[in-house]
Amino acid sequence: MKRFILAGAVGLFTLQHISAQNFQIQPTPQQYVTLQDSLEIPLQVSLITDKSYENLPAVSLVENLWKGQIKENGFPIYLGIQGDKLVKKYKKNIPNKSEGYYLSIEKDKIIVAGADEQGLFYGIQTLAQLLTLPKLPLVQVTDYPDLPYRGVVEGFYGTPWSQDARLRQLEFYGKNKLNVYLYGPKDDPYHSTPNWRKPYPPQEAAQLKALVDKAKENEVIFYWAIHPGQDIRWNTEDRDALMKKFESMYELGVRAFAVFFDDISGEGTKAEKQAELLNYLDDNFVKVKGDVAPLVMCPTEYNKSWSDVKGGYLTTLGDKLNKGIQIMWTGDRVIACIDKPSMEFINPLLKRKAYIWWNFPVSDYVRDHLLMGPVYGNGLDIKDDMAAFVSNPMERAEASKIALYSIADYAWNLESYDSDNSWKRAIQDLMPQHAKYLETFAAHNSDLGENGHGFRRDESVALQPALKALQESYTKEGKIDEKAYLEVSDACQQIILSADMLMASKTNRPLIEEIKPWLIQFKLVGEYGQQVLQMIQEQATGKTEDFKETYAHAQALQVQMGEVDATYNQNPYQPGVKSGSKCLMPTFNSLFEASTIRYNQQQGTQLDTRAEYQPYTLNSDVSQLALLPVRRKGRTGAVSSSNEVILWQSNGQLTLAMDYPRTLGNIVLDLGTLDIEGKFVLEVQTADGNWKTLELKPANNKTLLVAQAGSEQVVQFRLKNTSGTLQKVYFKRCSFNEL
Ligand code: LTM
Repeated sequence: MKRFILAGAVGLFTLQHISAQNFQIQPTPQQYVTLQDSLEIPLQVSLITDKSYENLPAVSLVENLWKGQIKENGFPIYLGIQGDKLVKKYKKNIPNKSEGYYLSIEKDKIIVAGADEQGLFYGIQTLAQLLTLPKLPLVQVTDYPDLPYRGVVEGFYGTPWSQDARLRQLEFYGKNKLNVYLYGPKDDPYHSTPNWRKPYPPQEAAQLKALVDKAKENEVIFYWAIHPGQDIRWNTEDRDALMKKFESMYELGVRAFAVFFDDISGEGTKAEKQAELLNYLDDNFVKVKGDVAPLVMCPTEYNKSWSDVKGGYLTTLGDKLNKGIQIMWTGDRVIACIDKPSMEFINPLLKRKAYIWWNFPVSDYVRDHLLMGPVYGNGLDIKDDMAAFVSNPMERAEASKIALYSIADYAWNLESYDSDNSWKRAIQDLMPQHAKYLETFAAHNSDLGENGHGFRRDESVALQPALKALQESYTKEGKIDEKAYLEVSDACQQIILSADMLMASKTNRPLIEEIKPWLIQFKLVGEYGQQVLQMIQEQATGKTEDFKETYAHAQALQVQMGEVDATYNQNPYQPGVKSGSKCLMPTFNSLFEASTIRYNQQQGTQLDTRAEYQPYTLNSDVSQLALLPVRRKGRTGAVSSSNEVILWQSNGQLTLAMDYPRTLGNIVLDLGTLDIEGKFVLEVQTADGNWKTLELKPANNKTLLVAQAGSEQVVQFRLKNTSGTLQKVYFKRCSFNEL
């Protein structure tokens, strides 16, 4: 951002000093000049504008800001668009960029001049932000976005956002100058298989129409996406079904369409056919209608790690798709940050700038975690390489807003993007009165935990040195680093305070309701930390009786944390509630264990030293399975499922080893594919070292397979692709129970 303070200006204030909260315009503007002066917020205003603008979202927004106070002799506000007589004088100030605007707040008037309708709207959004200050600073803002399309793709697996959440989102996008929302929740049956061919029932249709209207009010392009690839047939019947569905969406007011071919296998994956269909839609629907935005498509090979360049899929799309069709891309992997080399790889293949589908903060593969930390890792030098940047968010719409705020900031002005500053402002924006507490919560709830994609985020950053110093000094030498101890102790208090204050907060209830299970867990983490600190203190100072009680208290908290994990958020994929899982819990658990071991040694007791225990170990040479976490709940073990198509090479295997021989009941598998049992072999190794093949029986008329492990004790079981060829399957379930 370029900021200038005009020389020779009078007055005491600079923009930054006006508010105690260190006010900044969001997203960070390209350029603003602030005179060191301000004016009282005008109570009544006159709008001077072209009559034909009456119904523009920009004008409604100003009318809303001064509800009932727009009078003939009020403080003048000039609103115009490049080319209007009214703003002719400012022609040179208006950026020659789409969605750009010029805002000038002067002693006797305000001028908002947009390069276009959207620019005017954004100029007023900036004015609206300045109006939250006690006095209006005299400023000149010259602003425009770096990227033409910025926004959100609701493209995750899991419970789609509610209507209310979506309406709130669209308003949030308007405020943060995001201009695209792609509607594509994987679990909307009318978006995907089985019902993509059918029109929405009346109630759902009415809701979609309300979203389209809300998007318009906020200058957001509402894209409706279809995901037909799993069962599409490349014939005229299905092509017509698609046209008909588009037509029905057009009637609801939709003026932007996308076709997604991600996470499918089989016939639907053919590049030639996809391109043919998309071009047909472009030529016979988009171009014919004339008022429809450019088509967007998500390819099947949507990231580098899956693309077989020699196989020609991407080059076929690049060569054959009409030039106006945008092609999505998630980067080097399904979940990856985007940088210069990733853009240099893909753009030449697509023969156009890739439309970035950024898989963050989506958490549909780590559903027990919240991703509320800073947004970082994307290149600041790639504004000219991308056609768009859209984020795939969490199932939790409100909690996603921390990341979405920063994504709006990044996509508007890449070079000025400051991750930490943006994160803090996002938190302030979401909960101005309780920002301090939300920041504490978000700082410790940002990593994804172990996951199949191997994508991780920083967590508990500020506390890490103290946690490390405390752990090292105590576990290695039995000594307590006093400074670190005090810091961690203070952090535990802050955690408990923040959890309580947020749970009771009367502001932003939708956010609090979403994160409540994690707040409950977070408080327990803080309390557990306190007990563990007390344990090491009591052990080191020889308070043996006190230690025993504190140990029991810490164990009781472990039980409660386990109960929260087993009670809330019980989705079948990654059930449960994890909080502070990257740094806090591992440190506390390690101190719990170290102090108990030392105590046992000192006292000759045999207290259980285990804070947590993982009895199963996964091993796989199938790269997409190798990192999947395994969990145990009660007597059931399960490998975390995966959303994408798994490329399971011939002879590739997945093995689950037990810590010691155990008797297993059923082993349940779901590879999301019918008639697959003949292509895989499931074997168990018994305690005597022998391998035994189990029969895989289809358990329903769908894709579930069940095998009985038998009565012998098992040390490991393995699933192997014995078909002799690569198998493209899903990995929806792999669970087993112990007898
Ligand atoms: O990323 C893409 C293009 N498709 C799917 C998404 O629907 C899903 O949300 C993410 C994250 O699990 N992975 C995908 O493969």
